[in-house]
Amino acid sequence: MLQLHVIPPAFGLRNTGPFGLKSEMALTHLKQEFELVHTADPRKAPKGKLPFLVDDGVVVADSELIVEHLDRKTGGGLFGHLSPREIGEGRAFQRLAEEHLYWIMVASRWLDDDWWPNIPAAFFGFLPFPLKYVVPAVARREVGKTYHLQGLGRHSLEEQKGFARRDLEALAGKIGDDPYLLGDRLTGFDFAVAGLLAGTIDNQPATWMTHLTREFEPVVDYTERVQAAVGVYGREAV
Ligand SMILES: N[C@@H](CCC(=O)N[C@@H](CS)C(=O)NCC(=O)O)C(=O)O
Repeated sequence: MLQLHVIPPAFGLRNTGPFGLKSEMALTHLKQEFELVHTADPRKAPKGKLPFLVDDGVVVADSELIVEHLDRKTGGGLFGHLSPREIGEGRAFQRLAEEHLYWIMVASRWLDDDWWPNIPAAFFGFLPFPLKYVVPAVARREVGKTYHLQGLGRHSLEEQKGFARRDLEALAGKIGDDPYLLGDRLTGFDFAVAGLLAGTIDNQPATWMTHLTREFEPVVDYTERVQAAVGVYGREAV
């Protein structure tokens, strides 16, 4: 039995991490039997980040490596028969979502003074006193430093919104009237992009990124379509 280790539910989401949701979508789409294991402390993960997959004793840490592993295991179930051009387009939009929009989504949770108080209870409740009060503040400082190092953290909030808006415009333009990122066929790239968007759109309470993303109807519709096609939703069942 496969085991997928992910961050526990919070913020009205079954999986607060887009990378865990993407992996869950891939496993479900490929009809793999798996167990979801909630791991509150990412420091205990093999690379200090979640998700990771355990497949018959083999540990695969990182969602991109997980989907590559699953693609190989299923003879191309996620990326098989795509042209080099399609691979290029899909990979570029995956990177836009996971390496750019992701950081803005993280900032909209962690670095917004009004939204930030939702974080300690959700992520650090498992720690004993007094760590549950000290660690969140330290972690927030680290997120701020990482965001600054990434570069986005050097911009004003309005400028950050501008970066996010241009990413969402690019996504909306790419999707156009197509059902999925690469046309009619659902691929592993959709799980990366929709995994990130689902957690942004359905985040509760809404962050400023939630409001911004909901302005892009084609992007919202696309995210719903991918989740419905796989039967895996980011939001918790009501
Ligand atoms: N490239 C990694 C990114 C994973 C990642 O950033 N996971 C976050 C949760 S969404 C995490 O574990 N963060 C904990 C930390 O950085 O300490 C992947 O695709 O799996």
